[in-house]
Amino acid sequence: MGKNIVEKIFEAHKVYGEIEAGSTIGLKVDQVYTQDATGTMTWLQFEAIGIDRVRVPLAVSYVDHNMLQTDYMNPDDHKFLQTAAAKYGAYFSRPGNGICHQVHLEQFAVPGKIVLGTDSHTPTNGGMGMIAIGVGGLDAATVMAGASFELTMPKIIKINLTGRLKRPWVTAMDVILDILRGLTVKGGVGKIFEYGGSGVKDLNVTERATITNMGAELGATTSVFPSDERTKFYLTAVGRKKDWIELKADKDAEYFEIMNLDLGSIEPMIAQPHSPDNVVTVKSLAGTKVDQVCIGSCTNSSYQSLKAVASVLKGKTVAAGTNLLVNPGSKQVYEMISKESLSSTMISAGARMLEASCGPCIGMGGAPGSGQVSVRSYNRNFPGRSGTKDAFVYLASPVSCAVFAVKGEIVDTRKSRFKIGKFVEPKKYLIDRNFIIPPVEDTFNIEIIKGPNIKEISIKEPLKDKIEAEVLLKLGDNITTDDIMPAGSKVLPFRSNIPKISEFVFSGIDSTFSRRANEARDRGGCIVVGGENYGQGSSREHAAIAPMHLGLQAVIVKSFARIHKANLINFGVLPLTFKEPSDYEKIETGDRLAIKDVVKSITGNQIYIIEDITRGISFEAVSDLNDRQKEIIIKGGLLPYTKK
Ligand code: MIC
Ligand code: SF4
Repeated sequence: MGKNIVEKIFEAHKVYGEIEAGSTIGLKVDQVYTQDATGTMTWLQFEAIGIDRVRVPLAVSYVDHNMLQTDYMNPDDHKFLQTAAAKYGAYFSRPGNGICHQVHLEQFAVPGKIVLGTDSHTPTNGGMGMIAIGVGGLDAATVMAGASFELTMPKIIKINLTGRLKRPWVTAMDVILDILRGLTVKGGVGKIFEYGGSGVKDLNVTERATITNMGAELGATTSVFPSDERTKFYLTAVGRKKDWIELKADKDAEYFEIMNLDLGSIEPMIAQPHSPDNVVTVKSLAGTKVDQVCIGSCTNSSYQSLKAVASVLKGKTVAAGTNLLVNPGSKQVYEMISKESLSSTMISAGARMLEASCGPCIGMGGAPGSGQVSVRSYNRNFPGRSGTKDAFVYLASPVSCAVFAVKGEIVDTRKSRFKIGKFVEPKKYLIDRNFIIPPVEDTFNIEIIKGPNIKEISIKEPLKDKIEAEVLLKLGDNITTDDIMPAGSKVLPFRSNIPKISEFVFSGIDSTFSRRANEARDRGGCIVVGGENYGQGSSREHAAIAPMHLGLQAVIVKSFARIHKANLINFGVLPLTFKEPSDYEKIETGDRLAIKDVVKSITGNQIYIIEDITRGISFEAVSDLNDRQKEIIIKGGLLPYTKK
């Protein structure tokens, strides 16, 4: 039987297990990267494991999220990361070098390899024919320490592309928005999307990367494109032709499901507040006034995207009532558009050029005003993520954004009389690695420098046999890790300080949560109840560590998002699902729940009888942990388990 691309890569990296949907597999990983906001924890955990050098062929530490530096905390973190990378044998991508995913694609991504990143948008590298998976920091740390990466084998879905995009107004961003419209933010849970079909060759590598990047919003484990002549062209242009291999599915490869998508049928799309799957056509929103436009992020900040934006802005002025911010994805892109005077075209139109970092995407500056409309070429528009709770954030392609910035409102781009210059893929990108510090051999005298905001990591006590705790919060479907552990300029500086960041847990939903959790600590801690797809979005393990630090014992939901569930396990919090989803209706905030014989249940049939003491009722919940995960939870988390 023929193999698809995912099976081929997994087969070549398999350490144990069967490559069959649902079974547990262990994989040998080629590359691991971290970004600063999740990276400080990862490197502290790596240090705690006690290994003296990374045991993967390539590790890179990027700095791209926490760049505001309103005080000593961000720069202290940068110094820690730089010295830790030097000590442990990782490359260090200096602040200013760009957003991890874009830089990794340019500098390190290699078809056929497996890369893990401590960021949910790591699948960006799937555009290069890699298996690229976002993970929590502790998973990355243990893999860097030499462990295999363990995964429940996802179902492999083929997205069969036909036709060609109706460029220039229809872009790769419109493709993924269209897919999100159909599949929703939970449509990809437990799945890998493999792109194939005759339409693939219509897309270049950076366009493919936009699609695989935002595949994260489907909840998918990852997305991957073949490695073909277009991949070879891009790798040659970025000076890494030697890294190219051909990678395609066999003709008789099998898939769990095949979906067809005619690229020619797609029109300009836009996601409305407050979810990336709330997608409609751009033309249906024509006339909506726009206060702010942001262009860039790891989704849409390639050289091609920004060149197209500059051609729209050429000779125009941003509308009087609108602000335009641009954050290029990498130093390479920034330098190239500067050399070609494209950044001066943007500046002349009134664009506020930001540094090559995440910036407004994660609320690090550039927040919209109260109740304002912001249209962004980014990937997430969860409530409050922009830094302004009552803002209305939309997501659209960079060229659509550029037109809206000039018009001051959403218009049907295809009917606008704007022109976009024809794009010819460069034969040679500007290649400069001067902002990447390579690892050295002799690390004996390197000292790791930790500023005063970098605190000890928190570890949970071993699993108790009886959990009796209060439901502090009952939530609905699609709760994001931004809801659980907000980001933004006020909170992100505390990513290395768990006691402090814990004060912000659920603060956007219920500002009393952390106080109530502290009070509940003496009464057995707390439980959180949720609906479907709990913990979607960011990979931030702080959404597990900080609630654990506040005494969270268990989370009971209808279903989990993959990375968050893995993070809960890694920090010893019991992830339970309702056996009967309708039992969700029976519990309310404030109920006291008792779970007896927890250890017996976890090691036995994984069915837990939950008694609602307040209501005098009981119901069943289940866990679906494999043997390793059971032991991790029993020990109180992956760190105590690894150090056993
Ligand atoms: C995001 O886009 O939400 C982030 C910020 O990049 C996160 C990582 C983090 O929270 O630090 C992600 O996507 O994993
Ligand atoms: Fe940075 Fe935004 Fe990309 Fe996350 S989604 S890595 S915050 S640019």
